[in-house]
Amino acid sequence: MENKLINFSVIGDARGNLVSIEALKNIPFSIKRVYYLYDLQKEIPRGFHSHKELQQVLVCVKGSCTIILDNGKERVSYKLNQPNIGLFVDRMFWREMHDFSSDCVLLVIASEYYSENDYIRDYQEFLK
Ligand code: T46
Repeated sequence: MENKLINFSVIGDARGNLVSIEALKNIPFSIKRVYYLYDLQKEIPRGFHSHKELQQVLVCVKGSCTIILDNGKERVSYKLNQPNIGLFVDRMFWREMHDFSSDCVLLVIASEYYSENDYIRDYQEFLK
């Protein structure tokens, strides 16, 4: 599967908005883990790794950030700044997260439990 932006339906009324995230419905995998990043620094990027098996959907639920995805041949940059937009990141894509706004909260929905063995943290190894 290729990386793609997912447009979540917004259920809104006079009280505000609600977005519902459901495994195998608007998320293309079974969900095993959810984590989030906050109190991030604009000038300190994160990521710089790939995953062998893990698939994820990244949602910037507050603020903004830039995600760079690299398949070893092409680098594509995505600006995330809407809480109803998710970026599906397939396995074996090098990812970098940059330009966090001071209020950024990046929610990550993951297909697998945390495992350091699934990470490729060396770019040359990733290219192989
Ligand atoms: C990814 C991007 C979007 C855990 O113990 N459990 C967890 O579930 C995670 C995600 C991390 N950790 C530990 C591993 C490191 O000691 O937390 C520490 C920081 O992780 P890392 O440096 O990998 O964080 P990021 O922001 O560079 O990357 C994270 C995810 O690790 C990664 O899978 O795709 O967010």
